[in-house]
Amino acid sequence: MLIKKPTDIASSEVTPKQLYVNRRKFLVGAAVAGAAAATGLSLRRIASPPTVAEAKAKIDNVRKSSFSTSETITPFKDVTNYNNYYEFSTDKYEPAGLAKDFKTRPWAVTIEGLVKNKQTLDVDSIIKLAAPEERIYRHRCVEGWSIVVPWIGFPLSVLINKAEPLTKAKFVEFTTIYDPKQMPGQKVAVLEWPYVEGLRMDEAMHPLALLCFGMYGEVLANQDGAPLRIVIPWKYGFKSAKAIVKIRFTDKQPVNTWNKAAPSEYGFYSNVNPNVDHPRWSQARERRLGEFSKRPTLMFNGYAEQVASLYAGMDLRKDF
Ligand SMILES: Nc1nc2c(c(=O)[nH]1)N[C@H]1C(S)=C(S)[C@@H](COP(=O)(O)O)O[C@H]1N2
Ligand SMILES: [Mo]
Repeated sequence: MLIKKPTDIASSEVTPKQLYVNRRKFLVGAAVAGAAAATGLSLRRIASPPTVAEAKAKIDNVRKSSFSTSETITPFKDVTNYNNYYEFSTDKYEPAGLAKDFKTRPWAVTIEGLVKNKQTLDVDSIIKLAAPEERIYRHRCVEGWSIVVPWIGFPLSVLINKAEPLTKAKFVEFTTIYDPKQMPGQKVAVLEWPYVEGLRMDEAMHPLALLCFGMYGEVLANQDGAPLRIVIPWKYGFKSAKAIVKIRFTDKQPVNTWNKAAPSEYGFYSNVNPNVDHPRWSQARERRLGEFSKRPTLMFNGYAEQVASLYAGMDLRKDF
């Protein structure tokens, strides 16, 4: 995000050489996309040969959720071959291959901080806390692309309630695993590791906030955050931390990784907001992966009816 220019910005808006080179890469992609549109194939299926997907276990007895959008689901191939996952690579096509052998078992998640039940839980016992639901969510990256994904999980509130946070706890912090032996991107100081994200308690408790362990009927792909991630559909994608090993309850607003890296560009809230531009590009429109023309970005990513009240009285330009 910081290093690479989103594909949707005009090259005139940026100057550094690296960005210009990326623009040229995009133009090659765009030419291929023209062919893709003509043949009905999706953009990236031609632009980049798909990595052979590892066969993942099916998840049974998944209930459909009324929170799902009825929009067209983005093809699995696209969602699993175009990823932001800097622990593996800053290149979006590389996490699929680099995460192929990532070990997701055994996996422990530590719950700590201002909470009654401090504990370390095995991920498989977390997954069994509630019945799995399929939630088809829009997911909007701050860089201007979006996807529609049938995630599988259950409300994050289920786990939070089990932990019994103290009334003093006002925020929840999520930390991704630190394992540079398995995650080559962590040998590079592009970000401060481990990756940290945070939510205000009322956001984390909102019924749309999903604790996620599956997608497309299967166990989550490694490159999409296996074995356990969060999905916060009204916020820019970077709020949805992957491969979580620690959940900490606190009375102070957590300092999330991207906010620390570039505070003027990535706020703590990072609610999807077409009216507040990123300092280096507009947030008014987005490109759905696999589609060629852009569509307008919706306030709170289309979830305003459900979540706008969480931010009543706040200045969303200041608290971006
Ligand atoms: N640990 C970790 N979580 C992360 C990221 C990351 O680099 N590391 N990237 C974020 C960003 S910028 C986006 S857009 C989404 C992408 O999720 P996806 O690859 O499943 O589409 O993951 C988010 N979660
Ligand atoms: Mo993102």
